[in-house]
Amino acid sequence: MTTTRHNPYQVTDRNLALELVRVTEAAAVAASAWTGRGLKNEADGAAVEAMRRAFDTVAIDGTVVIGEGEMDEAPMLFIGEKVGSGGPGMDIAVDPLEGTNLCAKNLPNALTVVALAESGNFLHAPDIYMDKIVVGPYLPEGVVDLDSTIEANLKSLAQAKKCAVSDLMLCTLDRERHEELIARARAAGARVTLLSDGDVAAAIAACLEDSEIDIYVGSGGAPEGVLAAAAVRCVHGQMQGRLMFEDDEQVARARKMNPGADPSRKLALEDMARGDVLFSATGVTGGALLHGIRRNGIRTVTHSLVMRSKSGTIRFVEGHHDYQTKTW
Ligand code: VTB
Repeated sequence: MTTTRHNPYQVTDRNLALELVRVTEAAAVAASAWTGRGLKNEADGAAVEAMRRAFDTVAIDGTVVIGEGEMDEAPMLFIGEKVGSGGPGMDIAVDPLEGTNLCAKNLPNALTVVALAESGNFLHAPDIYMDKIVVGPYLPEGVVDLDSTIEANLKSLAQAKKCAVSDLMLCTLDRERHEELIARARAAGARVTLLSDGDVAAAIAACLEDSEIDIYVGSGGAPEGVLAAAAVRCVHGQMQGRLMFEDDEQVARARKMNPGADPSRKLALEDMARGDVLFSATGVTGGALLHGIRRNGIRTVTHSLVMRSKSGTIRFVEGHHDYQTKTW
């Protein structure tokens, strides 16, 4: 682990978890000014700016590895950007507004998301699609597999959960490319929840016992896949992924970002998020996972989820912020 000489932090330092919450809270409050206005880029811009500013007070020497794009595409939180006020060297994965459309349309589950790991522990994922499969904790290792058929995966999952396939709820993004998956899952007897957007929240939902989602499957953004992997590590679920390439240029980009590795290999959870990982998300619009931003008299109320892979503790943090005294 990289540490500065007089600041021997550990990535799982508890105070750092609270610091991270402040970062996702700031982004969520900023984005919430744009909720329901139909302006997704403005909402995203507000979240990015607030998140970038909030990082200035976090005692790390952070490098953005999953961010808003390459340096020439994004003014802030671009890949390679240094953030933090100094401290241990850490990699940062961000999605300042996961579900920009959800925020613009005031639909459930828009979140602000940050994950943090010691340097070198996140997959450097290009902005392409990733095929993903996620199930929750306390199941036999390998109970489902990206390379198995959906029918075989549902059968195996039902056996492990001691239920029928018809008791299972699969979740995927509502896209044409998933039509066959959806039809086959339903034909096998499972129910299907279709999302318009936001597969990080769905991956987390597949891992939480009190959610009705048993399995998340399908292709979504690769950067979101790494963030989901960080969360799944924290809740001790299972996940596999595979980058999906549309042309040779994308393959070359992935190779350059992760030298020495086969870019089209099946990715295990630890290939995407290794070591001690911290994860924080704050709700912008309310959903099954988190409440959205609410105003309560003079206070603004935030609802966040913060988790550490080392302990496996899942904390829901409700912040009541007074903007008459707050500096951000
Ligand atoms: C995916 C998914 C995200 O946007 O990136 C999706 O991972 C975009 O998918 O969670 P399409 O290109 O098929 O529209 C989200 O849903 C929101 O950023």
